[in-house]
Amino acid sequence: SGKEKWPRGDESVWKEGLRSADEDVSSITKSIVHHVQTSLSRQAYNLDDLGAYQATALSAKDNMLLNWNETQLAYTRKQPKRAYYLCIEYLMGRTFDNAILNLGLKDQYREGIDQLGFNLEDLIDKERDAALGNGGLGRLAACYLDSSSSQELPVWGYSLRYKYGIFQQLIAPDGSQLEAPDPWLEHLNPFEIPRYDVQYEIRFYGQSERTTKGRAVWSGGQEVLAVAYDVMIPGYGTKNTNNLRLWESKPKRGFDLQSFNAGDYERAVEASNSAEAITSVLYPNDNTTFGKELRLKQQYFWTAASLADIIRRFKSLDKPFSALPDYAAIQLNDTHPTLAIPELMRILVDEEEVPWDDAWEIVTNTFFFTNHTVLPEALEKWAVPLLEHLLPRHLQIIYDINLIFVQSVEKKFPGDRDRLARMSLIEEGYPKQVRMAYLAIIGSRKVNGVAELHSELLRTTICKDFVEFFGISKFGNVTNGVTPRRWLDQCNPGLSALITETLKIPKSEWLKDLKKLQGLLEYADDPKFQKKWAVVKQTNKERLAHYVETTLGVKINTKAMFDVQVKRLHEYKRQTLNIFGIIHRYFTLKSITPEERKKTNPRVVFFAGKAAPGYYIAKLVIKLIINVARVINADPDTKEYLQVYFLPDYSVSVAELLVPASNISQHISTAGTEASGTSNMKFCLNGGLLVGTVDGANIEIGEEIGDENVFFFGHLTPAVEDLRYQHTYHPVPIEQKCPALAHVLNEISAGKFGEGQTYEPLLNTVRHHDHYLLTEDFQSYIDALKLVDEAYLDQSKWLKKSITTCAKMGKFSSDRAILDYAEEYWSIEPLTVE
Ligand code: F58
Repeated sequence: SGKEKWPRGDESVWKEGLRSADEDVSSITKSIVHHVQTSLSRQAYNLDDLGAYQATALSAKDNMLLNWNETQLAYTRKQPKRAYYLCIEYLMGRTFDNAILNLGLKDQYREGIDQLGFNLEDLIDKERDAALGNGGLGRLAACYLDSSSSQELPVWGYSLRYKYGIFQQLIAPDGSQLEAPDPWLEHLNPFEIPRYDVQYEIRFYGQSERTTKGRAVWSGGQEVLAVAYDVMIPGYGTKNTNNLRLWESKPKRGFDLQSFNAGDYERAVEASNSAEAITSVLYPNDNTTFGKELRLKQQYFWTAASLADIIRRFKSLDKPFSALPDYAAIQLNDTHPTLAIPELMRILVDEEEVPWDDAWEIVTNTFFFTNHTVLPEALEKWAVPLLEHLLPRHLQIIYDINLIFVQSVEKKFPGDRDRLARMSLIEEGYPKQVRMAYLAIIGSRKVNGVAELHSELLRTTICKDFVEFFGISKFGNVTNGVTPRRWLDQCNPGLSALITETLKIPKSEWLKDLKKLQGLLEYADDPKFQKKWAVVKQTNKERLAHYVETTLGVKINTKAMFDVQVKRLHEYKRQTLNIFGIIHRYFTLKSITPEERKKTNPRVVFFAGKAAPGYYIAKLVIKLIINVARVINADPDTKEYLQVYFLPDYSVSVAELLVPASNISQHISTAGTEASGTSNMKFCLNGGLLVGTVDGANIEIGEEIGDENVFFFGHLTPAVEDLRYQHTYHPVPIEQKCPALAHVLNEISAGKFGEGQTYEPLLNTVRHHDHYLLTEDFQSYIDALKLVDEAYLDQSKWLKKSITTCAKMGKFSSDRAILDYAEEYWSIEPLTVE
């Protein structure tokens, strides 16, 4: 209504005390100095860059908080339907630069910081990445939060506040990956708000006794506390500031007093250590499962705390539970939060005494499920005995859900026993396992994949039986997107300024309506514009070269073509194809005359990415890349034409340097294995061209920008299964299948790049089985790279491709993606905060 009664005390005193945003330079410097003096207890005499960064970040936080408060107040008053995005990882990167950009205050901060004797870029560099994620999945979640605030949608994220994020990657002298902890919270984190008043008790283990009407009482076991920490998510060009709530685990009682009094101090703190362990570290695996009890504890701890919070908020509205789906949509981002389904059943049935069938109706209208992979090794299954031990009540509920479900399948397909076994939530075996993806599918209103091809693969493979049971309309697609604020405006200010100047509209307009980039098309042929475009790229290449010089101590030729492959190390992503291709190129260069060499296109290849610490083959790939680089970079015959670098400790911030500097980037997974990929979108948005397989979002990028602007190669998805069959049952020796690749492997074996023996296990994956089909795609990969070289010779044509690529990337804004979810899935609407 707006005309509410003032809640307490003297309204005018309150209003007098309310601070307003610092929008001009002098109030910004005042607030920075204030934080130096008070929050940090320091002065101009002893303030270093880190301190200056902290004080400045605290001042930016104050400004964000005002909007955050307004936003939460508006949500409370207007009671819109909200969406909750449950994701076990959020790969946020740095916050400060993004915050001042979104607040529209970057210029003011720059000037204020300058007046105080510091440099904005230096302070930005002092912030540590919040690296609470492994890769694509976590970064997607971060982009979606940015877009939900920017599009004024009422969305909250929920996750865990890991004390240690993704490990720091070090490279040993022999090229091995070493892992070190990432203590990202060791200094003050200016951007989180501890909410010691928001706490929930979470139970593990114990006993579950069935009572009546399908209910049960779950008691005993271990209880730990979940404490909330809030992270503000500012929207671009709007006051709307959403929330990311992260849970930290704490012991319910500090320590066990009985043991303490008996002098057994270790025993006394045991329970408290075990409680704190739950949120201590992010699991460093991408696209594999692990089956560890602590991981299951993390999943339950996080989903139970988030649901308790969501239900408490819903209950304050004083509506019947049947209305929950009208007020809350809960997105399960992959299967990691699937325990939310039996947990909501438990709350409704056991605690709120809602009849089972009504509860199931509520559950299946509240949840939505996104799948991010079809790799069989990544599909989560939990052993029944482990679930029974850790979550006895949830296992009962899962069995009850399954019983009713299997009965309904039997009814629809009488006598089809194979089908029942295929669709059961419980996979037979020793031990039995719960198939989490199936639980997520049957417990959700809708299911989606993350790119057209991937969603279609889901419908025809993993979900096939479920499509036949529920009907096709339950299984949709939302193609991923990336935020153009971070992935263009922030990481590439030069290009952003050129686009704004060329389109002759305010930057805030195209950044929120990315299809407007199409306006660049009319300049794609214009030599003057092309020149400016090239200058921006060159500047970004020099910025990257400077970074490489300060981290690796080497100077690189910025006139060469920059070719980038950065992503997690995984066999299906085929960094091997790239490094084998490089070796092939090296041999070719060695075999030609110096005159002929002069005609070749100089190339600098960058790799970066982490391997899961237990993934032996992936770690060998890193070692190979580094040792190949060592040989090639030192060879006087070729070093002018080919250079290879592995940049250690890949992160969001390193990506922000690499993405704007690339001429081409590689997205070369075996067809049908990369669900979407999102860095492909980032590179294209920054005018880098793609070398890619017909996989994931590469396909849709080709559709948008024109296939002639992508260097596609390799077999198509439908051929893959058949080729694999051939490799298993009718293997052909690699010498026959692909002599060029055989030569490369033999040279590695022979010790050309260090002890050949070391690499045998890796080489054997290609020689035998070749599950990822390198031998099948190698020649067409080499051919595609040849086309790249030829195309690069004609710079004007190349620049036209680059401009066209960027201009047609509008579809891949995460704003479009989040609006798809809002409209087609969650049924939520924008709410503008005045
Ligand atoms: C990625 N998955 C997909 N998982 O591989 C990629 O194609 C897609 O673009 C992206 O999701 C976003 O949809 C991915 O990053 C993980 O890292 C999981 C993290 C948690 C443990 C299991 C793997």
